[in-house]
Formats: sequence, structure tokens, C-alpha cells
Amino acid sequence: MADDTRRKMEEKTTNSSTAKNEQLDQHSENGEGQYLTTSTGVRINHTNDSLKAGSRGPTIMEDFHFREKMTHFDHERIPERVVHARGSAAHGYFQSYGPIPELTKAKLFNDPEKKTPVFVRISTVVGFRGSADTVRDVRGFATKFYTEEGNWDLVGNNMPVFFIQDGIKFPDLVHAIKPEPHNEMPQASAAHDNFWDFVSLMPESMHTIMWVMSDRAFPRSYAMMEGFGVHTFRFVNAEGKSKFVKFHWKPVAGIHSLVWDEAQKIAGKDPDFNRRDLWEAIEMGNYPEFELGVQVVDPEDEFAFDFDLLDPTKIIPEEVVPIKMIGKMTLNRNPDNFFAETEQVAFHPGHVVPGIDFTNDPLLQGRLFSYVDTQLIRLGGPNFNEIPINRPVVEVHNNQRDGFMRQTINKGKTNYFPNSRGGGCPMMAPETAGGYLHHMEKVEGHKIRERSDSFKDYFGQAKLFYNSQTEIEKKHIMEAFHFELGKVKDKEIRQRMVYMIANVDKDLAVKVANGIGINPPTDEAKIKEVAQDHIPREKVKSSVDTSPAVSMENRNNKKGSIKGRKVAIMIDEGFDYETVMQVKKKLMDGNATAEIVSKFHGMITASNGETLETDKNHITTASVLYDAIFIPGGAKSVARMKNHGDVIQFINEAYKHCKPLAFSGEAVELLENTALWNLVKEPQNGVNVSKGVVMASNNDNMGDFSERFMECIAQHRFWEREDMDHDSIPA
Ligand code: HDE
Repeated sequence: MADDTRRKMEEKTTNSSTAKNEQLDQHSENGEGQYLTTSTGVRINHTNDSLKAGSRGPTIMEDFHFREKMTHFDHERIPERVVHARGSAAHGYFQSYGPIPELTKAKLFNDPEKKTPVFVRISTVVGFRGSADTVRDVRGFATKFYTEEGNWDLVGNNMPVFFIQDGIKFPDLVHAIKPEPHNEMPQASAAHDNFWDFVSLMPESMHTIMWVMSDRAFPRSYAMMEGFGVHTFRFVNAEGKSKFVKFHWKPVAGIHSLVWDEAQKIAGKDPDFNRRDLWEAIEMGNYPEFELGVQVVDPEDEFAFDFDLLDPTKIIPEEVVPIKMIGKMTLNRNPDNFFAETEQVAFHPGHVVPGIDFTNDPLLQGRLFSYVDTQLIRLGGPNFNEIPINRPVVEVHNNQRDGFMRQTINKGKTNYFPNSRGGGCPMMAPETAGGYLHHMEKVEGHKIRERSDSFKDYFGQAKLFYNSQTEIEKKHIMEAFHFELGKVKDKEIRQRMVYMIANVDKDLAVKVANGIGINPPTDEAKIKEVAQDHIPREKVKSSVDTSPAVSMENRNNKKGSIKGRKVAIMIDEGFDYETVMQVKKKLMDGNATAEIVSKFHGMITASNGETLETDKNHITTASVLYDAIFIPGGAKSVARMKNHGDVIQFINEAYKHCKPLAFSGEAVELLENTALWNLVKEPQNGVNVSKGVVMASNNDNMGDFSERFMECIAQHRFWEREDMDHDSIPA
């Protein structure tokens, strides 16, 4: 790009949310209306045959077009991220709710008029780049803020705690959880011997393990999960006063997850499930939104908790320090090119702006080294910040030069500081001109490889998490252990894990043991032995026994909206057009989507002669891909569907996954034909709702019917249906 074009672009920069988009647009070439050229700009007149000596002869070395095209192709792949390889991303903007100068001088928080461009990449951790979205895993939640003071990266996860307390253990953790080295199995799964061997020897991981065993490990949508900065960071204000902060993203659409059986089936039916959901939501204008919140702790209160603020395996319960909402992020544009943007984006927790600073959390300190190091190998050299998606929207001036793939053409004679020949430029910025000043924390101590005793309460918050869950969530955690440990072949590892779990909750450990053919944890000495150097913390004034906020089932976390949900409307020839239209409109009004599903693709004629085109047929979709199902009446349509095994399976499976189902008119007869009929109450006149199944035998009150159906969709799951499985829980 010409230098003056770039300068003009950079001049526009900061105040507009579209600045980053415009900057990127300068780099995109879609070739519309253009001739095909080589990479050096020579027009090509034929690309379907290589240059040969005679039409049946050998290919000629001279064919520069062939060689250039093939060489580029041969080098198309770069190393995937060693963790978080599978990711999906979106552009958007962040807007502050109001100035907070008392907390931080960072400009992005202090002007509510300003829209700061962002790029967010959400990822799974363990799977390879082509692995499925819906596996049980932590999700990465990395946000790059292109602020007027430079880039700030908030590189967080959808769980607020981490497996380990010190960065030096990260390679071990990742080796243990990735596929085993001898046979590279299993893909994108922790359910194997190496991982649980590691965990059974690492009591500090138990709090995070409890989160990973919960349904938070397979979000329904990236727009329906929380995000956390995990570490304690610092805010610093203009007076240089610092406060501890924990960052939180709260999804406006509420927190919702899949269920495990569903998640596994989706991994086969649509491995791109979450990626597609994010993409389609943005294409439809259903923009995912997240509020940014902070928990703020005064420096005087650093030691006021029953855990160490520097320990990344601990949360500050929201009930102890409430979250202050400071702004909102809206994701409103899909990337133009996956590789150029989503793959090449390079996050780094060390990318901070004035007003945001670090603490001595040893995990954070480890990360501050690792992220630049990894980009050097992944992106091939030190110039990765010049890749369009990584470039700040402000100008960059320094004496860094050369290296692989240098983009900038620096002018001038000097490339060092101090200099007189370049007028002393680029010069250092005093604080008043926005120069970054590190918070002047006093540090002293002996050089020592040791962990502070204040980090050694390994189970207190694992208990807190478990005790804060509803019964159904506890059941799912138990089932997750049955699955994960059930796949572990080595009985000694399973046994050690049962002892480890006993340190969190005895009753849970017994239930887990009974489900995986292992002795219940009766030996107190062994329970203590696996706990290693665990030191339970004394209760203090701020201690709590439960934190309702960590339960997804907590009503405040669910929000009661239908935004972003997807409903299958199953029809056949002769369906009732009016009810379909009515329900569809209600869904659209709530920013949910409806798909018309039928046995075959094509136009389907309703009983009144109107037609509707199908979006999916029985083969291209499945009930696991929807949040709810609606089957309208229409005598002929229902009579046909009664004979379709796929429809019956749709209904049964949706019921098993505790999703809302709605039947109107003759469609109620369809339900009568299924084994579910005995499980839901017999419908009376009018509209009936039983365990999330909405029924209306006649079409007199469709308004009420749609209303009740929407309420059920907002509730999402009807866990009482899992009651029938309760007998099978070993106690
Ligand atoms: Fe990362 N992490 N991490 N991590 N991490 C990477 O950086 C690392 C940790 C997180 O979408 C890598 O560019 C170490 C915690 C996200 O591009 C790598 C330690 C949290 C992403 C790396 C941690 C995260 C990464 C791989 C322990 C939540 C994806 C490729 C000291 C707060 C970013 C890359 C994206 C990616 C190292 C622990 C979040 C290797 C050494 C804790 C969201 O550098």
C-alpha cells in the first residue's frame, strides 16, 4: 500500500468504530472485475493447463506461472496454535458506560461516546484446528481492543479459574491433555489416561476440573457464555493509584449450554456448530453482545480473603465483591478471510495500554513470556504486529527494523536512540503525552523456587463451586466424571481420582466410584495422601459457603430471552399455514430463528393452498441442532408425518434433551402416537403446558399458544424430564 494512503488511513483511526474495518478493507482483494495475475502482477491468459512440450509432452521448467502457483500452495499451511488451535472470530466495537477516571486512566473506558474497534477470537483449547466445536473443554475468549493508545488484549477464558498455579507447569498440563504421544488419540478430549493421571497428582487443578465437568464446558452458543480475565490485573488512575481488578464478560443473551449427549451428537452432525451459529447470528443482524464488568479490590484489602488474589485457581465470589459493569461489546461483522484474520491474529496478555497493569500472579507472569515466543514460530518472525489484523489503529514509530516479511518501508538515516541525526526522534513520551508507566510496586525477596502457602488451599473453592450447583447440575457433574474416568483404563488412576474427589465432596466421590467400578473412598489416609500439601484456609469475614452466581441455572444467569435460539418447524403437504406464520413471527420478533424442516427439499403446499420452501430436509439436519421444535396441525400433513420415523426420532430426542416441544391442532395426535404421551399430561381444552411440552388440540387460541411456547424456549431446558433417570444414579 502506498505510504500516503496508509497515512490517510491512520489519520482517520481512533474515533470511529469502523476505522479498523476500513484499514483491513484496504488489504482485501476479491478480484471482482479484474484479470487474473501472477503475484508480481503479470496478467495470466491460461491457468488450467501447465506449459508443456507438445500437448502430450513433459511440463517445462520455464512455466513460471505453474511454479509460482504451486510453490505458494505448498507453503499455505502455518503451524497451528499449540493450544486454542480451533477458533472462530468476529469484529465489533466496545463502548464504555461512562467515565471511570477514579479507577483507570485508560482512555477506552473514559469516553462513552467513543466506539473502540475490537476483534474477538473464541476457541476450544485441546482439539486440533479441524476438530469439532462442541467437545467438553474450556473455551478461549480473546479480545483485541484497537484503542487510541495502542492495542489492549484481554486474553481470557469462559471459565474464571485455571488448572495450574504457575506458568512453568503449562507444558506438562498441555502434554497431558493433548492426544497421547504414541498413537495421537483421543482427539479434542480429556477422557484418557494421561490427563487423569496428571490431574490425580495435581490437587491444585480440582477447582477448574469441577468447572470443566459442568455443562459450561459445551456452550450452546458463543453468544451465551461468560468470559473471564482469570488473573487479577491492576487498574491504574492518573494519580498513579492502583486497584486490583478481575475482568468479566457477561452475555446479554444469558448463559446457556448444550447437554452432553447432544454435544457429542452435534460433533458428528455439524462439527462447525458454534462457528456457524456465530457466523449466522452476525449475518442476520442478531449481534452477540457482552457487558464488560470488573470486580475492584482496594490495595488495603489484598489480604482480606480466604484465598490469595494472585492465585489463578481462585475466584472472588460475586457475592463478596459485586461486579461493576463498565461497558458493552457488540460483535457486528464477520471476518472477510479466515486465514488472514482469525488464523493470523496474535494475542498477548502483555499488550496493555496506560491504566492497565499486571500483578505477580505466577501464571500471568509465565504467559507474559510465552505469547510473543509462540507467535515467532507460528507467524514466522518478529514482524507479526505488521499483519493487518494485528496492527494498531495508531501510528507505530520505533527503531525496530528488518526481519522476515518486513512490511514497513522506513525512511530516514537513523535507526537507533539516542540520535542527533534524526532530531532525537522517535522521542520518548512523558506520562502527560500517554507514555506507559509501569505501576511502581515494591518487590523484594529471596530468589526461590517455592509456592506460597497462601496458594495451598486446593479444595476450598472446588467445594464452593460444587455446593453452589443445583441438584441437576450436580447430577451432570457426576455423569461427566462417569464418562471421563470411565474411559480411563488404568484402575489405579481411577482410584486416585476417587480419593481426590473425596477431598471435594464425599458423597460425589462415592457416586463416581460406583459408576466406574472403583472402591468408594473409605480410607481416610489415602484421601489425605492425594491432597499432598493442601492447607485449608481459615474462614475470614468475607468467606462464603456458596456462590449462586457460579450456577448456570441461577435465574439471573439465564435472562429469559429467546434471542439467538433456533427452532425447527416440521411440516408436510397440507400443513396449517396460519399457525406456522404466527409462531414464525413471534420467533422473529424475539430475534430467534425458525427453519422449515420436511422430508424432502422443495416447496410444500399448505391446506389453504399457500406454499413454503423448506430450509432443511430430514437428512441434512437433526433435532440436536435446534433449541425447540414446533409441529403445526393440518390433517394431511400430520397423517404423513406419523409414518416418518425421522419425525418421531426428532420428537423423542428433543424430549430426551429436555427441550421445548409444541404441537398444535391435529399434531397433538402425533404426540399421542409416541411413547412420550404417558409422560406428559393429557391435554384439556385450550392450551396446555406439561414439562415444556406445549399442546393445543384446536386452533382457537393460537396467540396464547405462541406466547407459552416462547416462555418455554426462554427457559431452554426442562430438567424435570431427567427425573425418570434418577433411579439409575448409584448412591
Ligand atoms: Fe494461553 N496460550 N497460556 N491461556 N491462551 C495461547 O498463544 C499459555 C492461559 C488463552 O485466540 C498460545 O497465540 C501459557 C490462561 C487463549 O489466539 C500460547 C499459559 C488463559 C488463547 C499460550 C497459558 C489462556 C491462548 C497458543 C500458562 C486464560 C488463544 C497460541 C502460563 C486466562 C488466543 C497463542 C487466540 C493461547 C500459552 C494459560 C487463554 C502457547 C504458557 C490462564 C484465549 O502462547
